Amino acid sequence: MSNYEPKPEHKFTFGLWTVGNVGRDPFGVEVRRALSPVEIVHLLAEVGAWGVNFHDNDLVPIDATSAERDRIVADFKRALDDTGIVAPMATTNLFTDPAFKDGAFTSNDPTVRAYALQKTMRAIDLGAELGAKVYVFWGGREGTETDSSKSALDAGKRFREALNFLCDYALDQGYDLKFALEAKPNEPRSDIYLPTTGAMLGFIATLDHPEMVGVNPEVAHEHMAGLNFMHAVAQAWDAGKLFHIDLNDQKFGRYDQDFRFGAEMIKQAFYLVKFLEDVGYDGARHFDAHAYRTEGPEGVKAFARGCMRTYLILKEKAQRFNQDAEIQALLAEINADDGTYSWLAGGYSAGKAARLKGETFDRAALGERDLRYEHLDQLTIELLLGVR
Ligand code: GCO
Ligand code: MN
Ligand code: MN
Repeated sequence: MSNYEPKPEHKFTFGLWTVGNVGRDPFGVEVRRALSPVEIVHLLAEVGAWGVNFHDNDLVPIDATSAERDRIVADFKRALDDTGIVAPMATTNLFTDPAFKDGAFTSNDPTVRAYALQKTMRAIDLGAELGAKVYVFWGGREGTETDSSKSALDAGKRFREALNFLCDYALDQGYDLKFALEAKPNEPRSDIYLPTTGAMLGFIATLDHPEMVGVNPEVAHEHMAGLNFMHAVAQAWDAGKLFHIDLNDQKFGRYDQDFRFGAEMIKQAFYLVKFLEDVGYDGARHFDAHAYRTEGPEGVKAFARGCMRTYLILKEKAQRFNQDAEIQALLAEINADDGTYSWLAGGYSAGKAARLKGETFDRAALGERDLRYEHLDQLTIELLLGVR
């Protein structure tokens, strides 16, 4: 049995805003001391993470002078060098400042839209300077409380225009950067545009540079909408668009709970890890979550270690599933193919269509087949519960 120790090859990352979360919520003030970015890098090294991600203002305060910026960035780089922690992903905070209260790229105010573009260009420069290869766009305020206020059609066009502008900007600078769009159905707005990973995938196809834009699906966001996260990830993977992933957990239909990975929906987490490992996803595994508000500094470390450990335990469970003789025999039976219809493979032809129309099917026999999924699922549960 493995010791579940995180290693660089697992590519486990955390955001400055995740282990740095101070526990503020709509009903309560902070319960933990704010750690500096340098302290967070050392904390991540201590728990065994591979990388750190950041919003521009997690690192450099929005009102910093350029001298302050340079000093902060130099200190951060030194901490990265000292610890070996990498910074593979960066993003822009387009939601905290009151200027963005009605959105950034989709705001009705052209000045806000221009400012959002400028802020993002600067944040992209910062990300590229620190070695980020993926740039995330989470449009937290790109939505509405009342649809009387904004045209959904115009909002989509504005969002497209902004992304086209920024793709060209990154290309113009010669940055080796891909963009990853992160969907969320609501919170902090009543409704956020492009609410699911599937919606993002459809939108990407309408961009000027679809090849450099993919998705950053998040477990919690798909679960808020009651959707199957792994299915969304599979669709993104199939489209060649799984550029990044935000791992965390939460109950269906709640606010964005951002719990430790695997804290709530073990079965869903298992199928997700199994999918990522089976297909050979080799991007970062980013934990976009934070410790319970009950926790102090040691609880934050326990939270971070727990995310990685649960991932590795589930990875081992996935290997066992793939090696379990009884499970594999059931799968072989379920997927049995005696080749009768192999002539249908390879697409349409008039001949195949005519031949298929002439076939007769024993519908009753098809309906009577016992698929044994109950048994398969019970074996999976027993494997997960550790008795198999
Ligand atoms: C959220 C989002 C954010 C984004 C982050 C990076 O619900 O708050 O998940 O944590 O992932 O802003 O884009
Ligand atoms: Mn989230
Ligand atoms: Mn996220």
